[in-house]
Amino acid sequence: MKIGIVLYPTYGGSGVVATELGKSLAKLGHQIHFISYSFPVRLDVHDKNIFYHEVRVNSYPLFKYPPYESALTSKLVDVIRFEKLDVLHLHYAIPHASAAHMAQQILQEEGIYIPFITTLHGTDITLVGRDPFFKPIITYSINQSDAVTTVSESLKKDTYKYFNIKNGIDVIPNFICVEDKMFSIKRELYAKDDEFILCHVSNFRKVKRVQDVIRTFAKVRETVNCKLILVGDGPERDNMEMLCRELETCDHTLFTGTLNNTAEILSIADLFLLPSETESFGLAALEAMAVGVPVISTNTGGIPEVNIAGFSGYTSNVGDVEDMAKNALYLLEDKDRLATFKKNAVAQAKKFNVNEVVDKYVKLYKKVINKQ
Ligand code: GMT
Repeated sequence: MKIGIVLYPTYGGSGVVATELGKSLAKLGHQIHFISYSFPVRLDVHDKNIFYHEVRVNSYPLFKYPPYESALTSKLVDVIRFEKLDVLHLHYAIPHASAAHMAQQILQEEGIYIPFITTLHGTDITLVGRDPFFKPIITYSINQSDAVTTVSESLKKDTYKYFNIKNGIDVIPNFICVEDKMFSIKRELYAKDDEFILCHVSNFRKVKRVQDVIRTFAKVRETVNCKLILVGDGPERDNMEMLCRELETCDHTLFTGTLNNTAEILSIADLFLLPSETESFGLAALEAMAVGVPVISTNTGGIPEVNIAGFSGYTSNVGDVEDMAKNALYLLEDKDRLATFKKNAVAQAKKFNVNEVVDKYVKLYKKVINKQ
């Protein structure tokens, strides 16, 4: 098949999932056309089946707000026409779904049929999408999609709760490739032998409650020796640094900045902290589990579908730093228990096997293509 994948090219989860999906599909022999405003950060392979089309928005004195959605629509029309795509797959509804619908309408006039699938990832429904300002267009474009998927059962429920959706929704979870990889990273550069490593990876936005990461860490440190590694960057970074100073944890905290590949640094961690306010899935937690790191998280949204409390880690109510610290210590203070949870984390991650998930998408592509 010739598949167009529309995505955000950045480090956010939806971009990572879309890129990894495209890479896997290309390996299976499908021709993949990534369409975005810049080169996807995780697109680190050379493959004869992978193509990239950049959406450019020309500046013009009249444009206070460059019309990205129109530029994307025109690019979609051009790529679909010239490359003869069979199907479009959009990751994150805003503004990809409405642009795809418009492109579909334009091409219909020329007798070209192009079905599109919208994959909802999280804040396109639970935060930004719910905004009354966006709601009408999101509702309309979801209803116009030839198929809609969500990355968790929880996000599916939220979609029906917040929007007037007439279609069925398929849940196709995010995925990971669990391999027995040897990493060359030196743990001793980050912590002493008798220190545990706690880690958090995100884009440091408010919804991630990154201050709770620091507070939980400070509490855990009252009892055991440990270091905190914070991977990523974002709007809360300055506040996080201030809190580290206030709680006097700076000497034990490392901000790495944004990393292209997080698996290596995660592989030296003992626990992963994810105290998010809302999280449709929690890909970062899955990536940690895949390299054997148990997860201390909140129980919000789709997280409990990924992190199984009492098996791959523990879950607490949003904001309950005391409970998260207590759960972290419960694992860190018992060597055997921690080792069991590390093994369980890998076993749980294996349930989100890349091949099975990719197969579900392939079936869905075929279904919408044959619907014509
Ligand atoms: O909403 C975001 O944080 C960004 C979004 C994205 O597009 O990168 O993340 C969402 O999608 C990820 C991939 O499906 C999920 O793992 C995240 O849980 C989800 N984030 C939220 O729901 C907050």
